[in-house]
Amino acid sequence: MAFDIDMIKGVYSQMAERVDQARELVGRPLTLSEKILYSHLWDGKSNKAFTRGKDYVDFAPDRIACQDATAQMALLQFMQAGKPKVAVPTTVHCDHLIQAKSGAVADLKVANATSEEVFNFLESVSNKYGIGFWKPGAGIIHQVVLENYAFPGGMMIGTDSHTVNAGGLGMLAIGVGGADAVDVMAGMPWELKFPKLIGVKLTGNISGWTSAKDVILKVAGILTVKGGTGAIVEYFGEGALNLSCTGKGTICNMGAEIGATTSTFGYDASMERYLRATDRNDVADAANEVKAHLTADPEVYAQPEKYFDEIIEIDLNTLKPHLNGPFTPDLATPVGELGEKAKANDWPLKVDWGLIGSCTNSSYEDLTRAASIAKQAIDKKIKPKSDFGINPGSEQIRFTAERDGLLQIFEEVGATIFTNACGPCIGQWDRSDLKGDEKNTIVHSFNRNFSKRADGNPNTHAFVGSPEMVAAIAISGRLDFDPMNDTLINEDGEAVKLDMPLGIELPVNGFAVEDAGFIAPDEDGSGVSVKVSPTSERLQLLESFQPIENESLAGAKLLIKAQGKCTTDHISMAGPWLRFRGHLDNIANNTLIGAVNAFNQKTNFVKNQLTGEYMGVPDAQRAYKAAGIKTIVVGDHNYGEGSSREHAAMQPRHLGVAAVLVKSFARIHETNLKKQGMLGLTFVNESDYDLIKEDDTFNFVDIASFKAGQALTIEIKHADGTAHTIQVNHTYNDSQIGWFREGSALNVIKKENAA
Ligand code: MIC
Ligand code: SF4
Repeated sequence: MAFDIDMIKGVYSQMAERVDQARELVGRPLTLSEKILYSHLWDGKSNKAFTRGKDYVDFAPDRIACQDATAQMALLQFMQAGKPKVAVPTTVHCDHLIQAKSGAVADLKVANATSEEVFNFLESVSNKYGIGFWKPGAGIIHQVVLENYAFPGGMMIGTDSHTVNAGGLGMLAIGVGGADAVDVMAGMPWELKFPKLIGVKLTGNISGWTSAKDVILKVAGILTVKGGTGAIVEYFGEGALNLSCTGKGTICNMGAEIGATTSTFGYDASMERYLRATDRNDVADAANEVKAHLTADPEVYAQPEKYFDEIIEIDLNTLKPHLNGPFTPDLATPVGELGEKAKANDWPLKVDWGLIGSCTNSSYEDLTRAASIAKQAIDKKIKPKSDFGINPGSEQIRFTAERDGLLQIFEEVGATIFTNACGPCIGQWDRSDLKGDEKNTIVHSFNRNFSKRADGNPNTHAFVGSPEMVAAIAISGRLDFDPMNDTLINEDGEAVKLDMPLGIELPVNGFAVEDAGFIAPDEDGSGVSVKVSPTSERLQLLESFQPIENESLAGAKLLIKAQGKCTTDHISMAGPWLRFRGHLDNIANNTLIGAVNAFNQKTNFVKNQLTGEYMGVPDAQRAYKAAGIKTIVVGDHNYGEGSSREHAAMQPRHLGVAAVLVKSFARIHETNLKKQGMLGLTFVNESDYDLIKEDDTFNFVDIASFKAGQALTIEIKHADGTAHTIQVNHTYNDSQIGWFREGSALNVIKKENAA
């Protein structure tokens, strides 16, 4: 039986009425995305047709998921909200804090010891507030959610950008910062700008070496890392119907890499099969009864150009397998063409590691496809040239894969089976084969490949591909290997070719597991006490942020002008820093250390205007803070791309940064800045970015009259006595301006509770 089946039935019982009403209001057939959005309005029924990309709308998500690295800050905030229990079903998943080193059993033991304090904290807070807890080793949040909680037509939020994975089961699942999750946990509406809609029509059928992963690698190449910003991507067409549910999950998962709000697919037979295989006949039966509302109206897919803001068409019959990278997930290259490109760019052709896993590609089907390639290495006597690492997506997948002999195949080709966790995908990887920061290449089936992400080495060139392509490349040990056309020399000196991969969508003998790793909360958790040691280096209770006063903004200094890509990994690095995710002051010591200073092209080396000295960004910022001087951060396009981690907003806020002024923002990060009571601003004229000099001082001329829909004016004073006055845009609505005025969104909740 499924978790929270009554909640799911409740959603379905209202669906018909709400969808019909919305259709009438909008006056035309509806996309699936619109059906889910309109049936999850906070006020119940809609009374207005919303304008996409413009109207802020209050929604009522059905559930929330948090992972260990973001849950700490989310729950520390929720503890301040003064509520006895979470208002909607919520789960916490321990998956980010487990380092991959020697193998699952040993690594999990080490993680349980080194992060004991944090896991105990999360478990006791979960128990107290009625939150389901998935212990370390249970699996990666998004696979566990897909296996247990996602349901067609539902809406959920999660404190992780890849929450969008649940679109594979026909949900609208959206990644948010912890403060957004706190709103919903506290029983308040969740606000989102009504998204634009991108339709992706899939014609033809996937076959051979091409897989679901290649669909999204191709889409990323077309739309780039910011092409999906503010939009939901809805996939449809004959090709969509023929993809497995977990394959759809892969496609939706990596929608985070194009900045999309989320991605989804209409309910179909593959989803029904997946629900039944994961012991949720009750959900499948309930969904079947409201089937028509769990996909778009037929007119929409017949004439998509009339209903979507943008249409992309991909012919799966001709789609080639891709490898995307290095350093960005949208640099898409068809496999056969990568050799030339690598040579031209001096990317190392030798591949050191092939890593299979992460929330995007660690399903049972993924493992079978990759194993079918690994098995050929054994049968055809080819000795793999690269090292192999595997992270199964959940204990259920791992247990079943072991029973079915899949893990044994990987072990036979020398793979290390790591814990069911994020591992190398988030820099939790003790990589022992490199001595220093040597230039090298790895291939993986993950979703992100930003600089330093997997192993902390800026010279590791990481390429993203399907699990089976990763397996083939790892066996060959070469980036320019094309398994569709090239041969390999085996141990007998013969030239052999790899046959195309064969996958098994769902385990023939069903899924099995002994201990899935779930701990249900107490019915009444009021007696549970949550302890945070005042001397802990891992956890720190939060203090409310003080509002940024208008007057304090006079004479703000430039902290850093970041150049080029500045993702949340650059603003608040993961890997070794994950250990401080529950301690704001300690993690603040990594603030912006990965951002490139536009004035000297160095990282973590900025001018402290108070002394003229160059120093690390956190040190300079702490000096400004000590002097009571506010600062601003200037950035390029798509600032804050990537993760949902609100640390990227809370740390600068904690250290006294008042404003972030950029060419454009990634959605989640922009919201995170607003929630924490900061100013997130964009240049009206992008070229004004060039006006900003290293010694600049800023005055917020009209901040006293900060209003929705009205640009602000900033005076930039240069050290040589000259000055410029520029206009900056913002997207704050009235209530968001309230967060700024009160110091944070949480301060607003606290005030309302106290009243
Ligand atoms: C990621 O993939 O970058 C993460 C780590 O899962 C993040 C969340 C985090 O920073 O904790 C995400 O994608 O939101
Ligand atoms: Fe974990 Fe990587 Fe997925 Fe983020 S992208 S949730 S780090 S597996």
